[in-house]
Amino acid sequence: MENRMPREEGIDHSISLLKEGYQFILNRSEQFDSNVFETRILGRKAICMIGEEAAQIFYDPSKFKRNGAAPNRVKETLFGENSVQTLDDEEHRNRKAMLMSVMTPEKLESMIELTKMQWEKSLDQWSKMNSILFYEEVKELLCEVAFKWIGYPLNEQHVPKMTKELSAMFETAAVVGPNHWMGRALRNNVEKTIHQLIIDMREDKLKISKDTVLHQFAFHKDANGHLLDEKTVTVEIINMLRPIVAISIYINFSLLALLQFPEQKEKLKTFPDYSKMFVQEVRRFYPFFPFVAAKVKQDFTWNGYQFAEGTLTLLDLYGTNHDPVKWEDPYVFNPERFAHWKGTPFSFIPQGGGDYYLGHRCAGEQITIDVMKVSLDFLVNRMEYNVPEQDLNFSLDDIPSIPQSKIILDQVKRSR
Ligand code: HEM
Ligand code: MYR
Repeated sequence: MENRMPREEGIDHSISLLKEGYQFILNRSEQFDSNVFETRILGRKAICMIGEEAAQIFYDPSKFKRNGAAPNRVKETLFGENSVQTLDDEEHRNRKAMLMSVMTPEKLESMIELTKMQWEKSLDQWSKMNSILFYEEVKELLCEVAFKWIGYPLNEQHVPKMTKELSAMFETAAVVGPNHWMGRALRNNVEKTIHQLIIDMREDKLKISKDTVLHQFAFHKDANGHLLDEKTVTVEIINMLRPIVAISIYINFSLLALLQFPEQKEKLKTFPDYSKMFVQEVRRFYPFFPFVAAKVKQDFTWNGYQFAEGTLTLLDLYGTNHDPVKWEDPYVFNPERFAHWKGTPFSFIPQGGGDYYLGHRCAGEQITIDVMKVSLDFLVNRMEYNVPEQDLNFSLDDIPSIPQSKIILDQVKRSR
């Protein structure tokens, strides 16, 4: 039996998608009382889905493919050309294996150590300043960490510009107007810089230690024994740098959670295991990556609905993490829900679902969790600060959503 999928009328809803942000899919899902519906985006038919079962089919590589799915504006800012995010099957598995090969226990430990050291350095600086914009400071902190981690420490004077360029990639992917175009230009700048680095390494003009991420990607050989082309290496290096800086969004939300829910601080100070649950809840509760896009690989039927080959399909990550079927009181901030959480790889998906190697699940999920935990320890146990009067609201209409004031702190100092 085939049913007709609930359908939103109208020629195109791309502008509403950008305007309604994290709530676009949720709003319509409630309106149609359905976890799947059809609309029109980018001038074509598109299916939107929410929830664990939807995620399960979305991550089935026999049903969906990524090639041709990412809108141009996302490729020109966030992903780059021919990036892992746009590959399928064998080609995806090979590329993803290269990316996952640097997520070793040693490299994860090095990320933790570098993050701690950078926090110490930043704390010294912040304690000499009248006030700081926390979000902007943490982006710079992580930009330095990211370059050290790939094996090419930045000259300190280049940090502000590089931070601006890398963060524009995730700050402007979903905005309309001049800021979006500025984001594209800033991505081009980073690509030029990294491309030159790769050329210099390959021509032996720049010597980089063999055990670094930079060296491993620059000299990675594919299944046929060929080096990747320089542009592709560039895109994948940026696929490590940009999202490390993007962890600033979650660290900012961690601080916001401490301010919004002051009782959490005592629990974090008292129970060492609480920080893992807190970090998970920050990733579930607050908005960041709104939805992922794929195309139907071949015709199939699901729950009586027809999915036609080539149809653009969006899976709502934010909505799935707030699905009342799986999450009790989804809009309550409650880290303890993770104490006995028996999840599947498809129900808690702030960084995508499924398998790291076989599918598109975020390559940096463990790094994200580790960096958030180190940062939370500094926020709770190693620093003191005052929070002046300011507008801490954030809007679910904006992608990404950042508290209005970017969190102003003054009188920052080390805890004694
Ligand atoms: C993919 C979110 C941090 C590297 C993804 C995806 C999401 C995501 C939603 C797409 C999943 C899909 O297509 O199904 C996030 C968020 C982060 C974060 C919210 C927090 C800041 C990181 C970090 C790294 C990283 C720190 C690397 C150091 C990647 C890569 C992919 C990816 C390479 C592409 C994987 C593939 O297509 O197979 N991420 N990510 N991400 N992420 Fe992250
Ligand atoms: C990263 O840099 O990869 C991690 C976080 C990026 C969040 C980006 C938010 C904008 C996404 C635009 C819509 C994507 C639709 C496929």
